[in-house]
Amino acid sequence: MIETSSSRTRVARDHALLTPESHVPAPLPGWTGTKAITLIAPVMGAGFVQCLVTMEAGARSGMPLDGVERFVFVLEGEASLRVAGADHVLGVESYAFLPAGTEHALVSASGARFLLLEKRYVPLAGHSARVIVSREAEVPTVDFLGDPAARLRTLLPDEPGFDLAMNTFEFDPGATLPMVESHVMEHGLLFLAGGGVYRLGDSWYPVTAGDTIWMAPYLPQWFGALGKTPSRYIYYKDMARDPLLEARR
Ligand code: UGY
Ligand code: MN
Repeated sequence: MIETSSSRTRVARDHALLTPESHVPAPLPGWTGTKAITLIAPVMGAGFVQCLVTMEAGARSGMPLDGVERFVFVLEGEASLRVAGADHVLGVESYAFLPAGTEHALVSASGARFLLLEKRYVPLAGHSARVIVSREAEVPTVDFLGDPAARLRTLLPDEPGFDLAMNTFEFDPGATLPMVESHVMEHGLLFLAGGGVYRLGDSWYPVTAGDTIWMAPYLPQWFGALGKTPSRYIYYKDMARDPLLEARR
């Protein structure tokens, strides 16, 4: 077999595993000095867009489409976020959430690589979201369903104005999700460290840092961490909107 003809990437109707050897960068409309690998998008059935973005030194962001909210999580380098008249330095593992319609600019003097997630905001009468700028390390971990070997960080506030969650999940070697989950919410996930085996529907995939996963609503899902160091992933989940809403995600 010719080595360049193989990839762990798999794209199915209700899930996808997108691995680094399949990445194809492209310019992002409205951004300068920037390339994005769009890994999850509505064309595959998802209700959101998830990209890996690389800004070269001197790059500048464009605005999302009208009505679209934005989340960024820095993986490498440094960027500066100007929002509401203040400048925030975003280093590795810093993150920011910009509600739909928030004027802002991301610039990078020396280059940066980050996760970018965008979705159309689903409003809820009487509530609104707000700008969040923070660092993962500032968020306390919670033992997932009482298991100290599976630690969850909820990066965004649990408030009705927010229609999404962005969480990080750290597993000690040998730790697992405590059950095969199946739920109305969908997920976009990026492996940050370590690896293991992910069950997606009836398929079982070896996964490792740098891998991206899309899970459609109700996709049966399970993870078991392997290796000698902890595994960690960041993931998106649509939240807190009525399942009867046509455009709930
Ligand atoms: O929040 C979640 O649904 C999470 N436990 N799912 C996952 O990690 N696949
Ligand atoms: Mn889940």
